[in-house]
Amino acid sequence: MSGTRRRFFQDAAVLGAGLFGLRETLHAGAPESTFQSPRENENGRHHSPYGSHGPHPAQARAVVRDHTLPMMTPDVADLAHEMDGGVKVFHLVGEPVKRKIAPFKTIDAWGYNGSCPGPTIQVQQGDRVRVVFENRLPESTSLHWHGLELPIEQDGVPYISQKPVAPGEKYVYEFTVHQEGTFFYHAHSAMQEMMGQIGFFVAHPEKDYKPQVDHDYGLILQEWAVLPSNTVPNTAAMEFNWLTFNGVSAPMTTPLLARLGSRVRLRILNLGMDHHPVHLHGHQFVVTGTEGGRAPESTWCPMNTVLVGVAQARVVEFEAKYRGAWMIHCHLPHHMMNSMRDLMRDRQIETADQTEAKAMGQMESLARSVPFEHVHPSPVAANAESVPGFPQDAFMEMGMDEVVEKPETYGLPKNWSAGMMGMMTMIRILPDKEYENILSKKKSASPSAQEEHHHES
Ligand SMILES: [Cu+2]
Repeated sequence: MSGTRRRFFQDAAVLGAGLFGLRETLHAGAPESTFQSPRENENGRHHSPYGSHGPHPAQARAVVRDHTLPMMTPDVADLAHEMDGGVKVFHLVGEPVKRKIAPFKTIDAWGYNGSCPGPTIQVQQGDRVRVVFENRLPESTSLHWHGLELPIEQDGVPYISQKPVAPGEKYVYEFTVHQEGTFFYHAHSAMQEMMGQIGFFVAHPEKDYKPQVDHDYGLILQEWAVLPSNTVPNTAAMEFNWLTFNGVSAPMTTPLLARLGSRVRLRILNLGMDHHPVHLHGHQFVVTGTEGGRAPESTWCPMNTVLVGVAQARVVEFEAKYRGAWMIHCHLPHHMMNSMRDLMRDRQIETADQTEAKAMGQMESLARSVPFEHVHPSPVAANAESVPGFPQDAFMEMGMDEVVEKPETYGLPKNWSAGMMGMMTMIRILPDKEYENILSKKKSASPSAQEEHHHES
C-alpha cells in the first residue's frame, strides 16, 4: 500500500468508528438518586402520578404506588406531563430535528419536541391520558399509538380513523390505558417513520411485575441512509450506513449502569427496515415481554440474543452477576459498524458513480474535518499489504475516548472507544463504590439534577 493510501485509510478510519458526543442535554427534569436502595435507577422513582386526585378506584389505588421504577432512555429525555383533574396531559410537537449521531455527523431528521427519537412517555396502567399534538412539520401527519387498545378515533391513521393533522394544526388524542407494557408512538406514514418519528410509550403495571428489577432501560433501534456531504436521510433507500441506539451511534451511546448483583430490565424497540438480533455479553437473559405486554413466566427461557423484528418490542431481564463493561449490540456484522460503502470503492465495495480517486478525496477531506485526535491502537503485520483482503477492520478501530467522555465512561480502559461502532452500547456492572462514584460524577455534571429521597415500604 502506498504511503498516500495508508494515510488515507488511517484518516478514513474515522468514518467507520462512530461518534463522539457530548451527552445530549436532554435529561433535564430527570432527577437522579444516589440513595442506596434495592430498587433504583438513575432517574430515581416516579412519584404518584395522581397526587391527591384519585378520580376512580383504580386510580385511587395508584396513589399508594409511589415506588414505580421509571424506565430510563439514555440519550433521550422523558416527556413531562401536567394533571388536568384525573387526566395526565402531555404536549407533543412533531417537528424537524437536528440530531448529532456522530461527532462529525449531524443529520436533519424529523422527531418530536426537539428530539429524535421523540421523548419517552411513561404512564401507569389505568391512566387517562391526553396528548395534545401539534404539527410543525411541513406536511400533514398523525400519531399512531402502537399496540394500545383504544377507540378507533384515537388510532391515528390518516383518512381511516381521522383527518390528517395539517401543518400548523393541533389534534388532541385522549384515551384510557388499560394495558401494561412497552408500546410506542409513531407517525403512520412510511417515510416519516424513516425520518425518525417514533418514541417510547411505556405503561407501568398496576401490580408490580415479579420479580422486581433494580434498573429499567429502553433502547430504540434505528437505521439511516445518509450520503456523504448530505444531512438528510434518504428514506427511499433500502440500504443503510448509519446505525443508532436512541439516536446515536457507538461510542457516542451513553453506557448503561447497573449495580453488581442487581436485576436489570432492558426494553428494546425497533421501527426500521431491518430486524436486529440484539446480543448481551457475559450474561443470560429471559424475554419477559413483547410489544403486547408481559409474557407469562412459563415462556421464559435462557438466551443471550433476541431478535427484535420491525414494529416489535422485546423486554429482557437478567441478573447483573458479573462485574465489567459488557457489550449490548446488534449482531448483524454490518450493524456493528457504520458503513463506508458510499465513500469507498474498494474490492467488493463499489458504487456505480464513484471513481476511486473521488471516493478517496471525499474520505480524506471528511477525515481531516473531524475536529479531534484519534488513534488506531491495534498493530498490523509488517507484510499486511501483501495479504489479500487486507485491510478489514484494521483502520476502523479508532480510539476517541476523550471526545466521547462523560461520567458514564469514567474508568473504562484506554482506547475503549476503538471497540465500539454502530448499533452498540454497553452495560457497566459495578460494585457499590464505583457505581456510586459515577452517579456522583453525573450529579456534579448536571447540577440541575435533584436528589430524591425514597423509602422502600
Ligand atoms: Cu441490526
